[in-house]
Amino acid sequence: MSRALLVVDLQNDFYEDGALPVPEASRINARVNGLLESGDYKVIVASQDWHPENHKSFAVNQGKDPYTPFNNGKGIGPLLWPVHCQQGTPGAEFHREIKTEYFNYIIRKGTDPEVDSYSAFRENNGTDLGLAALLKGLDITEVDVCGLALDYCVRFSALDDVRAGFKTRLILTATRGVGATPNDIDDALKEMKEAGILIIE
Ligand code: VGL
Ligand code: ZN
Repeated sequence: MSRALLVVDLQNDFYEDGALPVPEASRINARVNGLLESGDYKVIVASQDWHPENHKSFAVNQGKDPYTPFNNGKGIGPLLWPVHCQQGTPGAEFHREIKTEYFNYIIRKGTDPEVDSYSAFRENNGTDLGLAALLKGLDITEVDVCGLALDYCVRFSALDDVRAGFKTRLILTATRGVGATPNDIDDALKEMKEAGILIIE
């Protein structure tokens, strides 16, 4: 058994004062740092949402309001977002409290202006980002997942993780959701459980 930790999108724009705020996001930092420092992981991978300014998931680039339902059938949707995690901006940087020196690899995603990428494993149109092959190449069999946001990038990353054949655990105390629509967080947890993901504290 070799275990990895996948730390999803711990970037300023997803914290309480950011452009796409996740309520209570900063409350997970101590727990995340505890995981990073634990010595329990052979490999630690962080994902980083990394959009160009013309990204089609930004509501302003579609002439619409943020959080408007929108699906173009080609990898944008089900919602449009405020401008967030623009490449090279402070909002795209990891939160200063997070002990990023423990990250072994960083996967940047959402770089194609035409396609969003909720999962760290693949873009929303299916394009592989190489993470499953990386983990398999490193002999990883089990992955713990944490980070932001529970109902989007954490959810889709954990689902792809279990589908790729890794034993997958979601660390509930080290994640929070956006909750843009009322059932999003409950639906995410239900879908993850049904897919065989173990939800632990
Ligand atoms: C995310 C919406 C848009 C996330 C990223 O990290 O959950 N959500 N981009
Ligand atoms: Zn994004």
